[in-house]
Amino acid sequence: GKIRASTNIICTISDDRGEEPTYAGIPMSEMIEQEYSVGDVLALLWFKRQLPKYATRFLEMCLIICADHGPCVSGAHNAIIAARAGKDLVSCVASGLLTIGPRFGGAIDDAARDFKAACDAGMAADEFVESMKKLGKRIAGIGHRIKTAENPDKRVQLLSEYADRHFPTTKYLNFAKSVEAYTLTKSNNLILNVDGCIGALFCDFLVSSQCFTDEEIQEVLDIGTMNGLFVQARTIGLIGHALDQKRLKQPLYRHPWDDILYAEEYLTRE
Ligand code: Q5B
Repeated sequence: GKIRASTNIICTISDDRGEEPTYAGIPMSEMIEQEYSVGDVLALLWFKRQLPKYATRFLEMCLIICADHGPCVSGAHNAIIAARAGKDLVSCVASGLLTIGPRFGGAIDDAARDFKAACDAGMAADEFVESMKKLGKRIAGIGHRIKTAENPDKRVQLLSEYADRHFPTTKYLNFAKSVEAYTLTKSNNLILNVDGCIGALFCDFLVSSQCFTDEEIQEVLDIGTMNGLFVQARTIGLIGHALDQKRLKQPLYRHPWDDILYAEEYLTRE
């Protein structure tokens, strides 16, 4: 028979060798003819399968609502400063993306893992919150710098309403909301934030869609899939901010002295 040299790389999501590229086995012409959406493409390349319309619409909603949140947030700020330092587009975007992490935009995976584990274990919200406190850990997906109970995050409301209408169940979102109800008794900015809402709803979709086995769900959680949604979405906004600065021909940014505390205790040599 044929002898095949062993390969250094394995790829299971796409193939560019034929007449046309395929994503998870679907030829590109079919995707165009059947008007696949960005959500459909994301399903093929991230999950290697087609997903129901309500699920791909959910993924697209995440992309839309997380695309930008103004110039003040960490990612946009970095992209703006890099653009004003004369850096190229890719560097500006990379600079912004590198701020995504446990405090900013990158709390989705941890929120999903922690909410799911606590809910599956039958924990009550107060028990979960207090157990995290004992561990000295902040609850991923809870808390916001400017959003509060009185100034709620419209994005969370929009996603929740969509899930209520279209998801088979919202068990994990309900749990996350009960956590929020408890954390709000401690401080009014300890809301369920956009990361936490996406994380909880992603678990609801994974479990209730019947598109994934239990092992596959665990793998999605283990390998850190969901922060990818924020990364993917926010890249749109970061490109926007970099182009905005370039169009405006903004000069090199230098932070004003009067906004910095030059603390003597650090400056004085012993
Ligand atoms: N405390 C988000 O904190 C923030 C607590 C908590 C228990 C918590 C904080 C946090 C978890 C990570 C998370 C995603 C850093 C946020 C996003 C996208 C964005 C961004 C945008 C966009 C805000 C004051 C007191 C302290 C803390 C306690 C705070 N959070 N306790 N669990 N989760 N959350 N990130 O306001 O006793 O005084 O020591 O880490 O989910 O990134 O728009 O800006 O689209 O771009 O700076 O929406 O909540 O408050 O750090 O001064 O804490 O609250 O222990 O207690 P703050 P801090 P104490 S969405």
